[in-house]
Amino acid sequence: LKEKFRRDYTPTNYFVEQVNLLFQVFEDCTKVSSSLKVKRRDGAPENAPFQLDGEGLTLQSLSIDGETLPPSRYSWVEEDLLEISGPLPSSFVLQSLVTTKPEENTQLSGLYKSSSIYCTQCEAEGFRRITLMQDRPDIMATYEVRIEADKESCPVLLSNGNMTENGDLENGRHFATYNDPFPKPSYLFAMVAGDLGFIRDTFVTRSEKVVALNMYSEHNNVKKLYHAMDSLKKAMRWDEETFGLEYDLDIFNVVAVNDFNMGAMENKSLNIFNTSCVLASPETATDADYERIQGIIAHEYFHNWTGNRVTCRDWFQLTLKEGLTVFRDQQFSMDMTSAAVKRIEDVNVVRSMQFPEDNGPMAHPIRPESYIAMDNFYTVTVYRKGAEVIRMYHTLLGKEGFRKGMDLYFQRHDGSAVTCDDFRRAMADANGVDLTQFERWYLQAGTPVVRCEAKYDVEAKRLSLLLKQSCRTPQGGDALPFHMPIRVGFLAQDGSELLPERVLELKEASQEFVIENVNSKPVLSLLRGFSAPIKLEYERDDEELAFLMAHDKDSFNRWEAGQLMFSRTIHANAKAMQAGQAMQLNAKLVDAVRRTLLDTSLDKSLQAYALTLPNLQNLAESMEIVDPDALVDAYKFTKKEIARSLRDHLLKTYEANLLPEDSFRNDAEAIGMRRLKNVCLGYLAALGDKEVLDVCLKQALTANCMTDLVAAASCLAANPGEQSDKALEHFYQQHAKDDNLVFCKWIAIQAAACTDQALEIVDKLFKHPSFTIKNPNICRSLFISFAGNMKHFHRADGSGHRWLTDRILELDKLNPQTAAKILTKLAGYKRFDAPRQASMKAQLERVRNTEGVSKDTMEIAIRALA
Ligand code: BAL
Ligand code: ZN
Repeated sequence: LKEKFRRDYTPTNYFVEQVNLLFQVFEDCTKVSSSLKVKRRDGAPENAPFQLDGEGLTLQSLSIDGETLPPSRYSWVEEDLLEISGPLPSSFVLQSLVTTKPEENTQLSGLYKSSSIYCTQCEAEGFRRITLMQDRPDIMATYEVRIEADKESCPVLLSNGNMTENGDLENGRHFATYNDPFPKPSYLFAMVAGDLGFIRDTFVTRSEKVVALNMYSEHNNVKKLYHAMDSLKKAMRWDEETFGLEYDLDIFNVVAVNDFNMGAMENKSLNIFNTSCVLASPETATDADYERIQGIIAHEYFHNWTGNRVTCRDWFQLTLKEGLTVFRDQQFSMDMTSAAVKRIEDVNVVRSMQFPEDNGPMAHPIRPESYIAMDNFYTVTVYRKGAEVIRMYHTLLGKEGFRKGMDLYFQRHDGSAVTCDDFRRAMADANGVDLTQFERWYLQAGTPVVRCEAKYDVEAKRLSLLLKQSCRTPQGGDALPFHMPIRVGFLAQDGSELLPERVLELKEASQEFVIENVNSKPVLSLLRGFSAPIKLEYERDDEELAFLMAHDKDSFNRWEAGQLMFSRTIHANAKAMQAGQAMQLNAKLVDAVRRTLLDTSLDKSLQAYALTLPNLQNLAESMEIVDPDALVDAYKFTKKEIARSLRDHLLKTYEANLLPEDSFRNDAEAIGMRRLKNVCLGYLAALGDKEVLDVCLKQALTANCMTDLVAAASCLAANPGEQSDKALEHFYQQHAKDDNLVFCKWIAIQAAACTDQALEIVDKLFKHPSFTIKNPNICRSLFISFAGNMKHFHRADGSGHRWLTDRILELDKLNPQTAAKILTKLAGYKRFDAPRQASMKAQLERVRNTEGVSKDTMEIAIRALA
């Protein structure tokens, strides 16, 4: 296994500047003829060899400037690296013919077949599985592509850029040619051939260019493309208005495929999407899916500038495009829906997924230092923490300053492959500020802890805030202090803002901020909007938290105060449980929940989030040693006791938010009502009595949308019995049986249900006739959902760990990328108690010792065990 290091970056001696490709697609094999226009770089030695990446290709012929190369001139110097010996002309054309078998490509990287559709996935290193190429992002070339295929089975032929020609060929075949004028790295190449239905629309840019928008899917799903189309047009307008960024080609295509390792892919003008991230109808997609799809459509579109026009010099820079583009899609969604709700959702992801990653053996800086398989570094750290780092530039520089930085970034780097340092420099130079220290966010892994101590001097009317930061690196040392913005609000006793909000720039390990002329002792609202990806420590009692829940003008921190109250009670109960003592419900928490539940002036989505308990992953993160039994029991106890205390209120709120079944609405108000109603139902289901289970069953049987069906079925799946059986059977027969994505939901609900039969249920689902290990969405629905089933995945006897590892080893033979992702669920073993640590470690060792395991999966095992 070869590890690559960031410090080893060197430019190539030659570069490809133009690529011509001919795809001849046949039933059982595809021929790829390529013609690469190559130049030697100025200053490179004349006898320098030329190296090309190629993986799993059957090479039929190779020639330079029309002359066949004898085998003595080239050799495979590594398994997937072909070297042509020098000397070579300073510019030449390299032609190759390779054959590939897309039908047998179960890795879903390179050219493969998803159902009946031929499609490609090249990021990060899949292009080398299509043809020989310098498959690295700093090689930017223009592409001309011709596709030939059977006209009946593949009436639609697509590639990047504009179609320049099409027509019929002999034997029922046809062709299309495409030209993409923008130089791009090979990872942005795409081609599609298949029998696809489509919808068409147009978008008029601000400079009045008409862009044709086409969205393709299997014929039976075409009617589910309209939400994505609508989202795309909103994203195009938003990027013009917010960043002055306009679309640059005459055409923009989106294609939906069933089998896809990622969510979607931003190939130039030909985005390819996992069906789960693009198809939506009220009967098949939840409100959360609608919002997620809008965000992902925007994300891929936004990559056209942040990723495609300006790309990454090397894969260590991945966060340059991903952190930035996630930040952009988050801002877009905040503007399209509710800023506070979106922020709560995003912070929940950071805390429940990124913090554990940063606190475990897979921890890496947002710009990693090394990798074995690049695909393993498409992580929550690179994406989500990366986006938080971009958000800090935005907070430190302000909206205008950030925009100036973006403008300069494009002015300097449009058309090139650059680094995170180039981005940071553009932000600094455009604003005349020093962002040297800010580089530490790119260099150091780990989640900083910031401790705040406040002192108020009544006589002097002086408030002093002492902020101390610390961070343990994965290697066990202390990180150097980070540069971070801490947004602070100051509340008077009547709840008004005593002083204007401030952004404190914390740079030192310990730094005091003194504020004069403060007329009374304020209640502090710290880290508003989660202004830095840190853990904040500040002592305050439940009264103060209740006060903030009621008064903080920052919606995020109002929610945060409630989350802290919930966490305290759950953690206290987990401790009681471990000590063999009785668990208790904190009366102040019940009062706070009651007040929130009865406050009809609140936005319903925010009200729903305020009533939602912190998730288990999030709660586990703040336990010294994770004890899944104690934590889950404490969680269930707390939820159930709140439900017992507030049963009538919960039922009334549930009923008050029922919408008429005969007409479906998905405006913000209706979404808020469903959210609130379903949170109430979740509490009630914790009681598990016949009356509430009947309410759940009624909702499951009469739901007019997937949101309500999923909510009710989830409640019932956790309460096995007659109602649960009926609801799940109805769900399967009426909704899931003939729809791959709904089937995924049906699986996921059951795999996540915390019941004594959990392991038996997942095993049964695995053997279900509709289950196929070849489809990543189905795998994730079963395996990842089960891995989140804290008590039963982590059964102390190790049966859950063993079961999942069996599946991972099976999957690894077909699809290493997806198998490796699932194995990360065992990586955090050091956080658990001794028996669980031993069991998880044993399974990781088993993977490491299995012969023939892919490099992707092996890398996770090795890193986890290091
Ligand atoms: N570039 C891979 C998919 C995405 O992040 O957009
Ligand atoms: Zn992306």
